Parts: sequence; structure tokens; C-alpha cells
Amino acid sequence: MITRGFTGRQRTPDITKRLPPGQSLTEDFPVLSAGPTPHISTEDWSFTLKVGPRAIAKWNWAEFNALPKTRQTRDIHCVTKWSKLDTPWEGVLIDDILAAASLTSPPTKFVLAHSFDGYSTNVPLADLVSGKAMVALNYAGKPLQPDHGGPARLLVPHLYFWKSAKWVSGLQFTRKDEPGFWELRGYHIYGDPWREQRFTGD
Ligand SMILES: Nc1nc2c(c(=O)[nH]1)N[C@H]1C(S)=C(S)[C@@H](COP(=O)(O)O)O[C@H]1N2
Ligand SMILES: [Mo]
Repeated sequence: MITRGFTGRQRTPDITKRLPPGQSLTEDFPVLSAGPTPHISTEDWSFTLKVGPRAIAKWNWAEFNALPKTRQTRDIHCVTKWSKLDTPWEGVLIDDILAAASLTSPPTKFVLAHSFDGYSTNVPLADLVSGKAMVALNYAGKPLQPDHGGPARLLVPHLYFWKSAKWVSGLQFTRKDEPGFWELRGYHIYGDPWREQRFTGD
């Protein structure tokens, strides 16, 4: 009889539970971008909060870094079927960004995240607040590398990773749920990995 030993028996069920359907574990950190990596210096960087076309708050790099910072270790799931467990991030929670803008009551229920490379992705406001999402500035204790979205990226770990906009330049409240870059090209409007919402109609 073949025995798998203690570690195999203990680790497998735990890891299996953390893998959404159709996903496989990866130990490295793949880079996936629709275009070339833009290199944005922190001097040129800014983050803008908009309601429709109207900017209601804007921070430069120093101002943004003065906002409260939070550390979160999260599992991430890419629609191309890799998942990575326990990824360590540090950044500013969306809750703290909205509070800094004195936004006590949200203007709409939908948000489009915008990036310096022209990328965008839509996320319902409810999926960005209550500690669920942040603008990440650090990964594994170091400034976020350009390939992974540095200086700053959105992190929405409970949705497929295309929702975590790299090189994020701001958030825009929209009246309706407006599809972003990949959502216009066949990806699911919401993207819940646990319900395998990969493509439109899933
Ligand atoms: N601005 C921007 N953000 C982006 C993308 C992109 O092309 N541009 N690609 C998305 C996709 S499809 C994925 S899977 C993840 C990949 O992040 P990573 O390269 O850090 O693994 O970033 C997402 N965020
Ligand atoms: Mo992706």
C-alpha cells in the first residue's frame, strides 16, 4: 500500500479548499499585461477620485503615502487558471481613501478603476469597501515592481485578478455598472472565481 505521509495528508485538503474551481497553484508570480509596462515615476504619479466626469479629490505620491496604511495577506486567482496563496500586500484601503475625501455617503453603487496604460475595470462599490480592497503600494515588504503595477495597483483579491488594475490612476463613480477593458472583450462583468465567472454568460 502506498502512503502519502503526514504533510501530504494534512496540507492537501487545506490547500484544495482555498483553490476555486478550475484553478491550479503557482509558486511564482506570473506577469500578465495587455500591453507594455508603463514606467511612472512617483513624481509624475497621482490618484484621482471622480464622480462621473467631475474630480472630487486628488493626491500626489507624498499625500497618498500619508494616508493610513494596512497590511493584508490574501490568495489571488487569475482567470488564466493560476492561483497564488498568501500574497502579502501593503497599501491604502479604499475605505480610507473615501474617508480622506470626506465621502460619507457614496454617490453611486458602481466604480470604474482607471490606469496609466489606458486599462480600466469595473467593480461594484460594495466589493471595494469594508476592508475588501486597497490601492497596494508594497508587495512582500518592497515597493511594488513596475511589472506588477508599481508604483500602485488596485487589489481586489476576492475577484479574478484582472479586476486588480495595475498602474492605477484613480477611481470613478459611475451611474451604471460600466464594463472596462476586459469586460468589453468577453470577460465576465463581475468575475467571482468561486462561481467560475470567467466569461460573459458564465
Ligand atoms: N493596468 C492594467 N492592469 C491590469 C492588466 C493590464 O493589462 N493593465 N492586466 C490584468 C490582468 S488580466 C491580470 S491577470 C493581472 C495580472 O497581474 P500581475 O501581472 O501582477 O500578475 O493584472 C490585471 N491588471
Ligand atoms: Mo488575467
